[in-house]
Amino acid sequence: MNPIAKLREHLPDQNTAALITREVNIRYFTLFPDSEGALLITHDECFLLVDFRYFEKAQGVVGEEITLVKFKKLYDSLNSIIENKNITRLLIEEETVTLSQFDSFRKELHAELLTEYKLSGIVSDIRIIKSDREIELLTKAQRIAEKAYLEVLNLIKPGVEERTVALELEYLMKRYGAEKISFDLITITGKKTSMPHGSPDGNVVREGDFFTLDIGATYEGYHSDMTRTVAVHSATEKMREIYDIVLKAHQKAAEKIIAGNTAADVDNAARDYITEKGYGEYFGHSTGHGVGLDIHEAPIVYKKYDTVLKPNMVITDEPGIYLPGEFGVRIEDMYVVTETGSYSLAQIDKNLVII
Ligand SMILES: [Mn+2]
Repeated sequence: MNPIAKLREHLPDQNTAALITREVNIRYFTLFPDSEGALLITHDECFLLVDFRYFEKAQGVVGEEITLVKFKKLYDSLNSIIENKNITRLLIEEETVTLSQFDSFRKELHAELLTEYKLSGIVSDIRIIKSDREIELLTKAQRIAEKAYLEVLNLIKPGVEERTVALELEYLMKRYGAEKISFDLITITGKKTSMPHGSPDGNVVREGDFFTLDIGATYEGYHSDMTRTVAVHSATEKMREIYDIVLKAHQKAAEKIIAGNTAADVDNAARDYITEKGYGEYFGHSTGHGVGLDIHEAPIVYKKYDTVLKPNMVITDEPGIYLPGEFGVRIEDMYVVTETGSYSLAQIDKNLVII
């Protein structure tokens, strides 16, 4: 079933339509990336409303099941569809419609807003299962990041600034076909690796540092997410011990990624192992998250969430141990859930690399 048909199953009756205004959700249903318009899905039709700036481009992108409407005034065009199609009630995206948008919708639109239906949640539940096409695009995004990663490893040497590595990665990923980077790249070295989301600056690489790279590229809207921690020239006994614990925690979590298990099962596997080794208090974030058109999307892979894993969900597995004032290690791959287990979208080895 295509995504629009899946959404229709959630419309309570023939007089209720879904009004989608979040750009990334419009892209999901129409493949059209940048509309600043609106998508109205009724029980038997689907209208993409764009202004003249986007009309020509949209004509070349959207499929024939979608009626393209060029609007001068968005609310006038929406109202004429609402009246023609006898729509009396609208579902709206509870997570992203702002208060001022909500006010305008209420004032301008000739239909009741059904706030007890959570359209953002409905769309997120549909998006959580990836199509084969989506998995291909996620893989492509990952391959771009990997190519840049392998090249940039040659650059990480004593004396090099963190931000140089980040800049080079961004340049390479774009050169290899990324439309953008998926998030502010994390390329941090030495003591700063104890900060899970430290940002690169003029801090320089020293011999014996851990260097953490948390990187992602975007391809046709789909993100990738991978983290590797490498050692520069050498690693102490303690660095090796912590690396080994994080790697085993990652593997234990990966073994739990199988349809039928819950997100909590995956988190617990990594967390229990790290706790058993005495470092539980130094693993302060969740084990993973879904990835798709958003870099962080459903499901959240954490002990509190009992979301049941299903085939074609894509989640990260990214445990870490962060020792303040010393160093940190995180190892992250994206995994595709299957009936019998999972497979990683990454092709980069996870054993400790000393560069
Ligand atoms: Mn991640």
